[in-house]
Amino acid sequence: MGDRSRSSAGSPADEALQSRDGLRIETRASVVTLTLDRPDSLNALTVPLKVALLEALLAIARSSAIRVVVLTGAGRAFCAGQDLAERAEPDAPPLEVELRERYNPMVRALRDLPQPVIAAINGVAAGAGASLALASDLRIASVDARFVLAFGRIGLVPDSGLTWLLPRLVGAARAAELALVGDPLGANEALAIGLVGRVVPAAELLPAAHALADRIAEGPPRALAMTKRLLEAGWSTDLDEALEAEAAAQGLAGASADHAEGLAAFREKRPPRFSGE
Ligand code: LHQ
Repeated sequence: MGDRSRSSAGSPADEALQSRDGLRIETRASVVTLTLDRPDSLNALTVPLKVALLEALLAIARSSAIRVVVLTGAGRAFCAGQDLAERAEPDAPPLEVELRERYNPMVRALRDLPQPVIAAINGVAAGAGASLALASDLRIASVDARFVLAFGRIGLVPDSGLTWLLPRLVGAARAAELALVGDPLGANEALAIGLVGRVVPAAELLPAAHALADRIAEGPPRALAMTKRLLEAGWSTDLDEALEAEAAAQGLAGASADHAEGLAAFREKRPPRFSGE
């Protein structure tokens, strides 16, 4: 298990990291904030927005300058899932094609990102919008947030990774309750079952997400990327495979400049300054 080689993509000149098509992209120090920005339709996902999001995620994956991603929504919603007006257009592709060509690559890109992703869930997360929140590594919710597994209401099945992610996050019994009954889940209920890590007042959501992002950004990027991969691989490996994967990753981490820096900082009783080397 190695981490992926990364180039210097991610400079402001990188076209995929320019705001467009309902995706606002803001970079501050080594934290990039992706804001789904179609508030009139509760940030519902159109094809151009999905393309912009996927391309941004792929560019971020190649960037050594970006260390943490914050994903949030503009206005009162996080994301209402697929834009249903777009689906009503006569040339809309079949659902399975839309999933295979747009949603699944987006979820895969989120899961494969070397950088940790924090979903700052500011309001309703419905349908594939809930899936995007679940595919993130960490979730902070505003008290106004709620999860609506809206798929069943329109005669569809949960998609965009939800059937895989939800039971892993909250357990099989709660996942079945949520997916089959479909009642909205408020922020504090989501906290109680571990679906979000913390709940904060609405005005504190972005400051809290950015404070957490800044803390994570001080960590060793390669070791964090490998930690993400180990945690995910653990879902489909047995203990012996996990032990071996950890040993291999630790070999790489142990040979890194960041490990040497961590040891030096410990000896010198100062905070480490990780370079990502
Ligand atoms: C919207 C939407 C929306 C467009 C609110 N689209 N306008 C993948 C593969 C391909 C296709 C199929 O889907 C999938 C995965 C999926 O994501 S399936 C699930 C799709 N999403 C939904 O079914 C959610 C639909 N929305 C709702 O149920 C409600 O709007 C929620 C519960 C999200 C919020 O309810 P409210 O807070 O009461 O807001 P609202 O319903 O009044 O919506 C406000 C506006 O946003 C309204 O427009 P308007 O012009 O009347 O102000 C809505 O039409 C619009 N909007 N969701 N998905």
